[in-house]
Amino acid sequence: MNHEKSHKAFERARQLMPGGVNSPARAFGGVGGEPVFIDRAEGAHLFDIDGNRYLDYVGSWGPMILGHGHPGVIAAIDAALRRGASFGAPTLAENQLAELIIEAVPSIERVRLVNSGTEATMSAVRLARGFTGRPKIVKFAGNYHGHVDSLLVAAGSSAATLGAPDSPGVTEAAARDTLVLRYNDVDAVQAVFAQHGSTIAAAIVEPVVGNMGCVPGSLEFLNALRQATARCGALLIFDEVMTGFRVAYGGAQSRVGIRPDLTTLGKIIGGGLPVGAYGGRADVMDRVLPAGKVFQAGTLSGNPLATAAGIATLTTLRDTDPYPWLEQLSDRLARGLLAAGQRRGVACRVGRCGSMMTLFFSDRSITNWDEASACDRRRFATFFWNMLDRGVYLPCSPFEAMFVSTAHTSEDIDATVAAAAESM
Ligand code: KE4
Repeated sequence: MNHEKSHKAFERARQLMPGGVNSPARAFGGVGGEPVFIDRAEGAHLFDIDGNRYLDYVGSWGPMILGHGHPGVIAAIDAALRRGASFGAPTLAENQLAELIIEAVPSIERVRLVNSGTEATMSAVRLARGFTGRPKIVKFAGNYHGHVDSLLVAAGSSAATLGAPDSPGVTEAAARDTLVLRYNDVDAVQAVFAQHGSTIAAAIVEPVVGNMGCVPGSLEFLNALRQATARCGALLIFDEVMTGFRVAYGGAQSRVGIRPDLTTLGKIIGGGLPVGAYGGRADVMDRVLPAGKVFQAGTLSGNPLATAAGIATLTTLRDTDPYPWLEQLSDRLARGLLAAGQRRGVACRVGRCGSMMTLFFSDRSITNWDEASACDRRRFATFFWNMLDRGVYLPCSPFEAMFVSTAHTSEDIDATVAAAAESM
């Protein structure tokens, strides 16, 4: 494949923006080489500026569950734009998107719209600390919650470790109150709450992790977290920025039957435009300004274009219920990838929940960051480029999830499996 125009564009981009990108995840750092520049997208396909066509399994890292250029979403954004891009004043569309979210996610009684997943998790953590009057936050190695100082904390070992900053600029003070545990480790949860329970404001967790590759939380682990937080008066925050409306219309919590106290959302609820949200128990959310005293604000929060795209996306998901079909397609893809590995004698596993999944090059199942980080990264990088050359656009890191959309077809899945068999 010819990537000449992308190469030139990337050379220029690196003179303009740090690393040539506006988010490190898209810089191809995990696979080497240079990113391709996308010109346009349609349905399940991306087209780069050199005219190459790809089957897209990134979907903008999750939002594009309806595929690119869904006519209902385009029409909604177009109509909203003609009425005005932004007012900085309340609109009926914010009521409508809030109602859709509250109807879909049982644990959410009140919701606040923001502009990104990071804003959602940052605000949820501040609210938990404001509501409980406690400092400590529990998070899990391999879970990513956006670039919030207190959550950019190095992955600890299985025992609770007082977090160490994971990035220059994050101070010891910002990380000091963050406890990092091993994911899916029930004993670690029980030990840390026994030791620190009275000073823990909240535990924040991806109920199905997308950010160490796709690793579902065990029911035992998630229930242990629910019980431990309830027992000591801490809040449970489900970070469903990726899983919300992805793994089910009601998110991962509707699959496991656990009600967190707060939930963070993003990605799909904006239909590709910038929207995040945090919501949950009314008695907790009513502590947020101006109902309460916990400060949080945003110029473009709930803006007309993003809410229009979100409303169109969620109403389409609610009214068409594509989840059984997405499950069928995704199961077919997962089985096909595993079969391709077996035929080629390549040890691999698939972590999957609904239409989000990851192919791990490993000879054992992946349940936590220690296991995920031990996977064969070099083999992944080779696989990534072989697939790209065959017109299949995968996440450019072994620690991300790939996504199937309603625009993918059975033929697309079979073509992907055939390409994988040649690419491992
Ligand atoms: P944003 O601030 O990127 O909208 O959301 C942060 C976030 C929070 N919580 C979870 C579970 C997330 O997955 C994310 C963002 N996900 C990454 C991809 N794994 C976004 C890609 C990127 O950073 O460019």
